[in-house]
Amino acid sequence: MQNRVKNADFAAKIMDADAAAALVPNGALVGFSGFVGAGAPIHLPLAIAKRAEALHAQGKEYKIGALTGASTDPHLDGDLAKANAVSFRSPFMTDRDMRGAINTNETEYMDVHLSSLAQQVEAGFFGEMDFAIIEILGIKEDGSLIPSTSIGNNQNWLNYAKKVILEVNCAQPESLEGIHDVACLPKVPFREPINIKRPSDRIGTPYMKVDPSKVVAVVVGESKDRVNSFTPLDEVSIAIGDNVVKFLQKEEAEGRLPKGKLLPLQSGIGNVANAVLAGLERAGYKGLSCYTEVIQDGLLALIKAGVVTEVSSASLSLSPEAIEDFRENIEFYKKHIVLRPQEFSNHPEVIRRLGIIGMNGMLEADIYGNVNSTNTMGTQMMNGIGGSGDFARNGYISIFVTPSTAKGGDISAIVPFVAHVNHTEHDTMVIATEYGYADLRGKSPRQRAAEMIKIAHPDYRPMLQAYFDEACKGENGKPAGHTPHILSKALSWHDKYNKTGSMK
Ligand code: 0RQ
Repeated sequence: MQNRVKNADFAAKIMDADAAAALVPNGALVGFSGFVGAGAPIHLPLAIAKRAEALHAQGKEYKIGALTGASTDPHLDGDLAKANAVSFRSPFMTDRDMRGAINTNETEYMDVHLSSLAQQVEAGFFGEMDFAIIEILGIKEDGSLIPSTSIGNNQNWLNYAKKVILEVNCAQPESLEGIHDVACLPKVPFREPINIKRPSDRIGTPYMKVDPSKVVAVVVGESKDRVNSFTPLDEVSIAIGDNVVKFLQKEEAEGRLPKGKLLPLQSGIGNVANAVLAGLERAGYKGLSCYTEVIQDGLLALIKAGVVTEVSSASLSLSPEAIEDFRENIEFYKKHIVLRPQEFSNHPEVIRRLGIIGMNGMLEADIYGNVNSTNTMGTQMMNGIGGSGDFARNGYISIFVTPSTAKGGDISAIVPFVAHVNHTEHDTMVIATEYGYADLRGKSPRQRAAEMIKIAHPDYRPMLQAYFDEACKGENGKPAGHTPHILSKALSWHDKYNKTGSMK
């Protein structure tokens, strides 16, 4: 094992993961590192999970609160959820077992915008943070910490937590040193304007800092990020990508976006978001920039191809194949990438000022443009809002993308009324499926409905039109009003799916 702990005080605190886990008591609120599968500790959560199982077997209680940057799956969320060791979770997760614990209410979950969690913890809205457990690449002679593949809320947790455990991951390349730009917002009301004028601007230092007296353990190990590989692009996702590009090109042609350069892009997570990025490459763009929170495989490929040359992100969330490519070409990628904390990557003011084009996946939208990104059939948590709200609310243009149907056609992604609302009609501007894009800007609810029905799957278009026409007639002798609905039928599609397995 390489010598990654170069400071003698920290080296004296090295212990194994089981000994470090034993320091974390029942009921502790823990701030973990980790953002979309990148840079989350592995050995500590596993040791905490093992300990929880052993204590449960003795009839003792053991659960912790777990705050992160974003999703960590499957190592941290998965191991802890399987051990039923999490009482409270925030702000975002994508792990199947954690999702199960949340939907059976074994774990309380608060779904919060990624930009705001750190500020809310600092303000004390969650009580005191007892521990920070943070993966790092190494500790320098002067005690500064080299961050790992994500920054997320790490510096914030190091600042706020009463005690700190550092997990030094020797499997992550040390050559990442220098890619990070670490800073922290001062407390309100002492904040100054954030000096980020373009995605590549740096405002901090490449290292994190921690008060050494708070560090109770250093665990040294090796573990690779475990990010799932992407499914290859299919016809539907290629068509969605092409429709988004068609929209962007129209905006350029009509003078609302700079020609050939667009504006800095944010692209969300998932297969469809990946497909949109691929559409930009097919369209021949070069020299674009991104101000986003996650670099997934699709974006890495675009950097390699010169389609994107400047990227600001909070994490490098790459599949095993993409990680190999990243390692081989690390010096090249470092010239194009800045990794920064999520309170900056997702900061509403910066997003609004830079004029970001936000592109995110969704579960469903209604005919008026309200979007549900999180709760299937209105009740079952999928992943969380993540950063989609930060970008949708504040972006210059906010785009949502989805296949027109899910579950083999039994679910329509365009419905009369969404069963849960994350992004209201006031924040959504463009919605794209494989059948085209609905441009909702500058349109009233009734005008929006006409656009939305056009991008629904052909099987569902007549049903949506019939709903809208009936709603426009008004109910109970009253005129239809500004946003026509038939209240008794607004959620009937979801109800039907729950009862019959199909919205048809
Ligand atoms: O489930 O695989 O079990 O069939 O949802 O759907 O179409 O593969 O879409 O991978 O792009 O994810 C909204 C979840 C879309 C994601 C969501 C089912 C569908 C499938 C996935 P199966 P797809 P994607 C920045 C931005 C919120 C956070 C965010 C997301 C599974 O984009 O989590 O945007 N967004 N963050 O079958 C029931 C529907 C459905 C449905 C799809 N209407 N009802 N199930 N599915 N539509 C990143 C960060 O914040 C860090």
